[in-house]
Amino acid sequence: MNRDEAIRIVKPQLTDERFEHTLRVADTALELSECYGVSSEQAEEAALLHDYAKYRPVEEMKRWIKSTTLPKDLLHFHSELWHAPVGAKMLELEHGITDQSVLDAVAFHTTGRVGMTSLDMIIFIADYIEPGRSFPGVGEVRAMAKQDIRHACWLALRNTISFLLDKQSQIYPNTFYAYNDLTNYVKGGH
Ligand code: DGI
Ligand code: FE
Ligand code: FE
Repeated sequence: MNRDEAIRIVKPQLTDERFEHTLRVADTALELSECYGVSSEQAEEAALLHDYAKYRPVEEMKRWIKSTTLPKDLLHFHSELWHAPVGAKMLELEHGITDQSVLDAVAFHTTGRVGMTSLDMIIFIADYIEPGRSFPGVGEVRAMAKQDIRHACWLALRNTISFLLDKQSQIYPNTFYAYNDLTNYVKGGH
């Protein structure tokens, strides 16, 4: 799928502000794809589509979780998490997107997962560090992103977990699993 086609699919789904975020994520993902030898077409496509379901009504996302193969445990966690896996499923079923690597990068862009692929990490980090982001710790992740994307993901996950703990929010298991998985790499553990 080319850039114009992805934009045609996603633009009507988003606010102007979210669309601008999406374009910045795509630029950032393209840069990272060059650094890490990942297909620029897949990086751009996944980045442009990553927030496809962001503004779908919660009740509609709930129906998708219940009526498809998506993990049912999502229903016990904050609905903010749902747009990622539901978005991937909608892109598959509403738009016939079959590239599983792209669909996975969309599905796991909010939480990460064990064994993140390079494409998963590029989308996860591009979403986190795009130039419009200004939350605490983003500078450190930006600096690390071009040196070691795994380490950058570990830092971003650590920040997110710490932010969620401060807010007394629930934390979805994949967020912990991804963090633990990358801790093995960063800290050389087992
Ligand atoms: O959709 P975006 O705003 O571009 O970014 P995103 O898809 O990364 O969503 C970010 C939100 O998701 C942010 O408020 C933190 C939250 N989040 C990430 N991991 C978890 C989480 N929220 C909960 N409750 N649990 C998680 O594990
Ligand atoms: Fe998102
Ligand atoms: Fe996003």
